[in-house]
Amino acid sequence: MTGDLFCASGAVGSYLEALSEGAVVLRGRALPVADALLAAIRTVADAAPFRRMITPGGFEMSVAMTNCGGGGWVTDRKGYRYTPTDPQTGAPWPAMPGVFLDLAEAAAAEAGFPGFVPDACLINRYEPGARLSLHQDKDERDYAHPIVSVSLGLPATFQFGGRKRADSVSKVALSHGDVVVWGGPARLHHHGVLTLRDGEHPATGRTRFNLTLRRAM
Ligand code: MD3
Ligand code: FE
Repeated sequence: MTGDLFCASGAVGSYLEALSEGAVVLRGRALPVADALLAAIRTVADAAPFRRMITPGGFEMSVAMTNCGGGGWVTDRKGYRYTPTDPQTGAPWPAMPGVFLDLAEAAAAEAGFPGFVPDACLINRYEPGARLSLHQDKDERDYAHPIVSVSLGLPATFQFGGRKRADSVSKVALSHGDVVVWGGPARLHHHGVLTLRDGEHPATGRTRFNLTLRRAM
């Protein structure tokens, strides 16, 4: 997207794009640390394996998930929430890797949200056919904090709507290394990911990973 940038700071680099007020794409921002992020995902998943969780309505999600940090997002028949421990192992979620923390803080600051310190990271794993239907992220304690999202591996089409479910939706392609910061008026906007198309990525094979770094607890 070209044209007006809504970044509060005004001075923004050419790799920043505003999707709407408060939603900023940093193209390729994670590329310098992509291999370190993927290694850290493997370490987290060794202790807290990816699993397909069950929605309150009883459906198995097509996206496999795990978490790291002081809190992890879970869903089961009882509902959506953050837990300090992995319900599958009973152990605390693995610690947030330093490379996650550093990238999230730097990206948030570049997007106009200085001092962001995430305490939870949901790691989503998409295989071809997986999708995430339109939703809001509403399970965090304080919506004043932004969410930082990092895409790795196969590209995906991201859907981005408005505050109301019926608001019009736009689409944006997110590729390996792209970072998006969602804050301010965009924080409660609806969003989702279209069905992942088959492909092969040199860094991840037939897989897309997405990190969402949050201040949740
Ligand atoms: C817009 N994940 O885990 S990240 C999620 O690619 C989630 O796996 C998607 O939505 C994925 O909840 C999209 C982009 C994202 C994350 C949080 C947002 C967009 C957002 C919060 C508010 C508005
Ligand atoms: Fe979300």
